Amino acid sequence: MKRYFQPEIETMPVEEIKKHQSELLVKQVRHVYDNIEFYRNRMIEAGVAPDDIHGIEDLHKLPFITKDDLRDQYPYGLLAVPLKDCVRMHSTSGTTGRRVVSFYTQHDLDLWEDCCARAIVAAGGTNEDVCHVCYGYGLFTGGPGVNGGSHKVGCLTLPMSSGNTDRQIQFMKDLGSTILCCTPSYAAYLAECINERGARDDIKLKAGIFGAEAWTEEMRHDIEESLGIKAYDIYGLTEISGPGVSFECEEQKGMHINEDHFIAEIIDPKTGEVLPEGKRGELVFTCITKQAFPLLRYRTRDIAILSRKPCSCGRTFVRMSKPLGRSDDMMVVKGVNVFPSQIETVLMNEGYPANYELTVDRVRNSDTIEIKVEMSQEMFDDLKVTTASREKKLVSKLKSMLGIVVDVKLVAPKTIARSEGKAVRIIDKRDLYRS
Ligand code: DLL
Repeated sequence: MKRYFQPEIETMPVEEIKKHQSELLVKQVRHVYDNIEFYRNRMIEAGVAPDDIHGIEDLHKLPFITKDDLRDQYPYGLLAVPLKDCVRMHSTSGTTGRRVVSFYTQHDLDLWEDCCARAIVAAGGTNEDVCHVCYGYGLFTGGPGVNGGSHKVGCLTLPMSSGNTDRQIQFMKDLGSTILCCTPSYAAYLAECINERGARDDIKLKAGIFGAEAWTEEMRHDIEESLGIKAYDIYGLTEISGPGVSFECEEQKGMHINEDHFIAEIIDPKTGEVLPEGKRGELVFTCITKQAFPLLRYRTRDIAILSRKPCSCGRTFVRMSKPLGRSDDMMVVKGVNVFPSQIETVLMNEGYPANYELTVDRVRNSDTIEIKVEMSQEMFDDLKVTTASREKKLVSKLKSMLGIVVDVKLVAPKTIARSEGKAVRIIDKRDLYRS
């Protein structure tokens, strides 16, 4: 049986979705123009007035907004309602520069939680489920967003937050958690610990909703195997609300974007030109229902592809691919574009666990790239193959994927620090982006 949280919306014919988006866009542009001085000036500079926007066909006339704009307008410069109407704020985890903050009215929280509820139902969740949320709570949107969605579905919600792995496993066993929500790297770590403790038969998990960081199909397969669950992807970003901007259904072929709230575009990151469906480029979102922090044409820097091919689940919302990299934190090493996801694919294909640490440095004007990779226990115990020969093979595989030679250092299992939230796997010592 197909399950939806809001079937009348999630299966709306595409023409109706577009009509709905057009009507809301016109209203939202007026709201933003009237209430955000910064964006009003941007529109005036671009020579576009609210009356020029009649529907989604005019979206391309609006100027973009970037993360730098958000930083410059910190904290309240992009707020579109009086502070007294806001009930919540969240913030990105940015470690450099000013943090990006976003604000919510009660209406904004409601629509965000609906989006997360849709994701939970799409993963098979019902009010009979015990939803174990170990995304971080606090400034990070992961915990609070999924928590709110889980309430709406009627699941018994365990607001675990991240960390304290022993306690996570204990509650999972004692309370019979059926849906696990956390970052994929933490899910992989939990799976490792559960299997190590021989606790796999004591847990009742059936599904996982994992996102907030890049993960590969290979990693999905590993997690599904080691926990005996179906693992669903969920995408989102603080600036646009948080988790639930898009989510996977049982097809697991891309994430449906909640188009009744967000209009998605793909642009060429260099020229800003809007690209047709099926082309790879930077994802841009326009919020058409948010009140407090309604960004228009926000450049996410996430690289993705959109598809309107019909989905067998019956949802009509456009699907986005997994983010295929970032147009900004893509690294240029020895003149070559390197995406962490490429490295992960090689490691997974070669049977390595997803625990690695990549360090990029610059020595005498030349880039160096070293990757420390954990061996699996079986590799470590297998004395027939030397570490040196394993390293040599990985160097060659990475060279064919990336086009450059990477120094590989294999290390013993469980020697690379585990993360409870988003994994920090890339250390770029070159400081190329510091102004
Ligand atoms: O990571 C919101 C979130 C929480 C999403 C929990 C999913 C689950 P930020 O901290 O603002 O918000 O980071 C947003 O994380 O632009 C992507 O680069 C990356 N990201 C988020 N979800 C995925 C995903 C949350 N499923 C940034 N796959 C985004 C790959 C993801 N990258």
